[in-house]
Amino acid sequence: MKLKLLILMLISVSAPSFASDTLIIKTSAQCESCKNRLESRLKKIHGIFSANLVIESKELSVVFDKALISPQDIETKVTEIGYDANGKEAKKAAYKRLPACCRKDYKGSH
Ligand SMILES: [Cu+2]
Repeated sequence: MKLKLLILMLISVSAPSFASDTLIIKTSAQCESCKNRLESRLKKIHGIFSANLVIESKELSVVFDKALISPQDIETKVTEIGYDANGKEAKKAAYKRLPACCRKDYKGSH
């Protein structure tokens, strides 16, 4: 009786309801237009279900299907949009295409 219950508990813990995973990325995105740019570009990528940037903490959370895309690939995509991702530097060419106020070295006010 107790054993049956234990087995049931183990099954419910180990079986994921679907193949999605969440990745938190520390990024250099810092304003509302960065947020729109990042989220809309990421959501178009096959394997990514949702992307949400919290501007205050500069944390981007991405819900994805790990069978289709890896966390490393997602971080690379973020750098290709022009932002740092968990210590990976933004790709230079993409960074230069960002509006001046969206660059991390911007000294003016938002
Ligand atoms: Cu911005």
